[in-house]
Amino acid sequence: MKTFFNAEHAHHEGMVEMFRGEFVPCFDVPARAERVLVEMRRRGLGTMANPAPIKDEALLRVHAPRYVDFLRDAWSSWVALDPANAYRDALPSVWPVRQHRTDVVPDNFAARLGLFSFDAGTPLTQGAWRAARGGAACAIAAARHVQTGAKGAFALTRPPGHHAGYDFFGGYCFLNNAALAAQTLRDGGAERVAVLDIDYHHGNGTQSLFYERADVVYVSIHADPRTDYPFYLGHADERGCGPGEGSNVNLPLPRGTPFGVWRAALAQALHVIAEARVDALVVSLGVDTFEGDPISGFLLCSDDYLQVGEEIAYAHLPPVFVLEGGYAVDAIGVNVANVLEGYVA
Ligand code: Q9C
Ligand code: ZN
Repeated sequence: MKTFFNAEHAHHEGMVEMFRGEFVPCFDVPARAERVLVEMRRRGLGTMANPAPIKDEALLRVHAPRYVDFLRDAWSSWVALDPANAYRDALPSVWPVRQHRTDVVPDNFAARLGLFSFDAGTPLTQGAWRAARGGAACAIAAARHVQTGAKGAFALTRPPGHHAGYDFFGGYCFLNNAALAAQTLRDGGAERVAVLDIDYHHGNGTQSLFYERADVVYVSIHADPRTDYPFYLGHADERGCGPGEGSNVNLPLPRGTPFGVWRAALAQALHVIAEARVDALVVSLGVDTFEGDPISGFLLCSDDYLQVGEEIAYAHLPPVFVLEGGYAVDAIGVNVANVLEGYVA
């Protein structure tokens, strides 16, 4: 399987994230992508390619113009606030609550950070824009590759994307790679596209982008938002609205879910996708469902991921795999490679 590797990923390397009142080292580290690359090379799994560069306009298929402007200028605005900021990452510390106005873009950069984000766990680094844009290029290139008739493609990138929405970042995500892949497939002629999201966390960004659309079906298996991030979206009764009514399917599971139960949810998700009669498939591939993940609570073992890939192959749709979460650095290479190997085997 052709793999589009984001060679720019290491430009984004956050120092700390805010977690329950203290700064902790970032979980989305450059080693994540490197370990996957090393393991795929070791197994001779797929050929590595660099994506064609994209124009910023390509991002506007999914994101708000003022959000893209914000991201592009964020670092220079941050440093302009205080020259000493060049040595620390930008973390939001103020947010508009529901009754506040969000139509006016503030001049104050700290206020802009809050307007375009939803948590303080996602440091906006000097290289975030460059790395995120490189990832978007990978997702778009992978989608185009599948559309030329390939059996599948993989966007090997970080930072991840599924928490990023039309005009907000958070959950370590800035640009929604999976949504860009889905939109690229639509623009290339696919009538209906499914996004299967198997990251441990609900993809609130992807869901919200397609919630009112029938042409992109979002199906997600994730930890119950009553107990787990991103908390405010991902419940089972969110089924889409307007023309998108019925095209959003959330399958939340409790913390501590073992593979047997998770696999039944995957079968259900694939059944929904089969019934939706889509012509293309994007897989938001997070492996933070792993039993050893430091921030998650499902119990999948490394060998289970071979079966995950195999089950996805039964959908008979050439998938665009896009890397999302997975923070057990020592296992991420094996876990991701197992999904891809299970798929091609
Ligand atoms: N101390 C993705 O997997 N909060 N994002 C975790 C841990 C945010 C995860 C707190 C988790 C976001 C793409
Ligand atoms: Zn996740």
